[in-house]
Amino acid sequence: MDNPHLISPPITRNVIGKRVPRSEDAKLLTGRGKYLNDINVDGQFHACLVRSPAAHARISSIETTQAEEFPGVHLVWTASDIEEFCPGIEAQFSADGCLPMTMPLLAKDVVRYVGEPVVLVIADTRAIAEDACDLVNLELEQIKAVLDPRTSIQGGPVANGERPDNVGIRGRATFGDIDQAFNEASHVASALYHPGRVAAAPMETRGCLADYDWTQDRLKLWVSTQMPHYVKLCLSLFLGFDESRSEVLSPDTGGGFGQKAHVFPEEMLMPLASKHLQAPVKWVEDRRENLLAGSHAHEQFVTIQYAATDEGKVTGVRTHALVDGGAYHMPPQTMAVESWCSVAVTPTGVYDIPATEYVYEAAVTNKCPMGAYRGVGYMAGTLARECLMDDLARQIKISPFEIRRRNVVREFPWKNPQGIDFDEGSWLATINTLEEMVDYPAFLKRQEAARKEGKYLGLGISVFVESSGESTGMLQAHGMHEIYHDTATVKMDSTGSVTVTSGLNSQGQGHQTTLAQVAADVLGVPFEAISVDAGTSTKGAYGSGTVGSRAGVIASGCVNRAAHAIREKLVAVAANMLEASAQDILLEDGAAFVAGAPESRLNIADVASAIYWDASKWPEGFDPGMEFTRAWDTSRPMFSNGGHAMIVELDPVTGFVNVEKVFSVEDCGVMINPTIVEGQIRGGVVQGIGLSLFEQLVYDKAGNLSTTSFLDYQTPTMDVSPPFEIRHLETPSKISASGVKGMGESGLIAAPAAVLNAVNDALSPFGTALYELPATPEKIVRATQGTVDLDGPVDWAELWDRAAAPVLDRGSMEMQ
Ligand code: MCN
Ligand code: SMO
Repeated sequence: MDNPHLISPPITRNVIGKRVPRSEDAKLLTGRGKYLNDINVDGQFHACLVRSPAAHARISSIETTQAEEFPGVHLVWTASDIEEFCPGIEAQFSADGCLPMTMPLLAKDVVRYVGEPVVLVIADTRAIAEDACDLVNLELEQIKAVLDPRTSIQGGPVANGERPDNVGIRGRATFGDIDQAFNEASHVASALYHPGRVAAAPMETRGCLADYDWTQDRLKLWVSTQMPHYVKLCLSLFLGFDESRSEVLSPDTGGGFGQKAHVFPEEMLMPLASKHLQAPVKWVEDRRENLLAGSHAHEQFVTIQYAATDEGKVTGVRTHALVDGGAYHMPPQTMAVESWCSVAVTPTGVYDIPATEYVYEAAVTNKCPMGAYRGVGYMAGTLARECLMDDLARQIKISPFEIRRRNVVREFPWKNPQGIDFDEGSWLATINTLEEMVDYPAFLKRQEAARKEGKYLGLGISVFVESSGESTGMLQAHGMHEIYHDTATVKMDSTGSVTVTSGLNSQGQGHQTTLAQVAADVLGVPFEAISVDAGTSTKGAYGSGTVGSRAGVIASGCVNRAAHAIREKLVAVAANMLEASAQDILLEDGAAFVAGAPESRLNIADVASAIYWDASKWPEGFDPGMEFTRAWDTSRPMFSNGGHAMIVELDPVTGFVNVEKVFSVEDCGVMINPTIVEGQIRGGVVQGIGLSLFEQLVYDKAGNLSTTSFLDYQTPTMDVSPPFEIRHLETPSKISASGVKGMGESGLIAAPAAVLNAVNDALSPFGTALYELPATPEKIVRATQGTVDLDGPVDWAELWDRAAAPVLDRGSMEMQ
């Protein structure tokens, strides 16, 4: 902690911790939100894209004349028209074995997945642009589509010539004496888990509006994104728009859930087209495009093995994650975001397992690129770890609570086999609290009685530890070189009212409320005195993106540092006015007063007024600046923890699984706003139930996506959202000023493991278990009849050797 920029002064809690109603809700719940599609600029044109109808094909010709001549059309572009401006967007991550790949803005020569943008059409209206797209004639020559990651990772037909071995990323690592653990194990448990391909499916689809002003050489880009500053950087890196002359604005956003944590070809194409046409250009994605090409998520094949004693003490864990990465790396995170993340960040979880070994791989295939979705990587890793823990408990016939108690870390600080330090946690308490909430003995009785009536109840639990508040320190702890940069600006006016600008924007998380709570406590003013601009424009403070459950920690850390600079000014002038020492001045409830002499007080508004208008009140040499921008980052990773227990009822006739109740325990340190935290848990868990029981993106044998509407792609709705009981444990972080730890992804990280464990508990009388998500009615019925579809785990020695093979150098993209 010797870097002064990392020090975030302690905050006295007053408004922090209160269930303050969300200040953004009056606007959002009465339909007054302004989303991307609500923003219009005079004279704007509308864009539509011709997308590839084939999974893998050479483009023999593109005939655009009819589209160009269609009345109302202003521009028709193919790859050759934009080549001189931008060959594509590139992504690379510093994990071993991740090589860069380029994603073209428009496919050139070859198309590599169904839905890939090929032709851009801009017209007076979206309807005209769509009609004109229909007039474009694509001549394609089919190439073999590479669709199965389990075979393509071993070579064979190539999905994208830039990766001639079909390997998007590949690496391996060992920590601790793993061979000894397995040699000496009296019990080895192994399984292969396969969470399916899903979409984040935010309620608001993607979109952007570019307005280039040629008179000033300035660009304004409104975009529905979690990463406005990264989008702006890409405008400069890939298209040459000067950063100081471009502004990226993120209006109200109807969910991002990780999908909007990327930069997309469309977001680069519209600025180019606007500059070319010297007119504003708008593109709003429809649902079909979103499901086809908005980035896919969470699909993995995770093989996991535990070396254990007969009592169920796990001594070593091996994990192999294979991801179907799709046709390109999604910038900036790449295919590492699922594969590397799931094995490197989650292998031992809350358990005291002395040795771990892992292999991560992503196969390049002719499918939509794999991107981020809430709990990215963590979900699949947690699913494998927690489901195998239940499997092991069943094998040695102890309760799922007891096996976790036998393995859980009990003393802190604790260093995991990878050398990562955990300062604190309520890991054992989480397990015990869940057991108490569920009333386990009563549940066992109810389960037994129900079975006699032909009803199958199941209980599943899953516990997690989540590296939250994503920071430079978190990546460095894993040997990565990526850096985060975040700031906040805080300004106090002469009347004592405060404006906070954060570099991290919100997609629904409630930053407008929680950042005001933090600023109110630092400055001792009421919540109502603070107005927050939560990163709506890149003209304000800087942010690395609302990802990795970091705003509660990082944005509030930046706000704390910037507000403290103002606090020091207030304290200095108040001390002078009250003829007291600065150390004795307290700020609270809108007043500055002397500790121990509360009658000696001033309104903070009067102190602010004196700073602006009355130099006679200033101490000597006082600088009256009342606006500060400060950065903050954590030097070390920090971890929140928790768990879920779920009770399900499985109908063996219809195969339908009803989640009867969810019990959640969350320890995200100090909560800024418990109501917001609970909303985040509920939302994340319901998304987790969705991908566990209902949602799946399905490709057919030719590589066509069959699930391109909400009729086929079934997101959970209120009718399948279960009742919740939530308990909070509070182990404050020593790193963040207020003791806060992040939690925005925790619901989705651990819920699928709890659902699958509950399903498998319900299936236990049938002697079968499922290893694949979603556990659809069809799979459940087949399981009750004794059939399980997934092949067993692959051979570890073979995997380990395969992972040692060097990743091939870049090939030529044009090849195939
Ligand atoms: N919070 C709190 N006390 C804590 C921790 C957090 O009151 N101890 C509050 C925070 O101030 C914030 C919310 O809870 O208002 C979530 O905080 P945090 O865990 O810091 O996560 P972020 O704000 O960085 O949000 C990102 C996270 C991610 S990565 C995904 S994906 C996701 C999620 O948030 N996407 C969401 N939740 C979402 N919720 C909505 N409505 N929409 C999305 O797109
Ligand atoms: S998947 Mo969240 O945007 O880290």
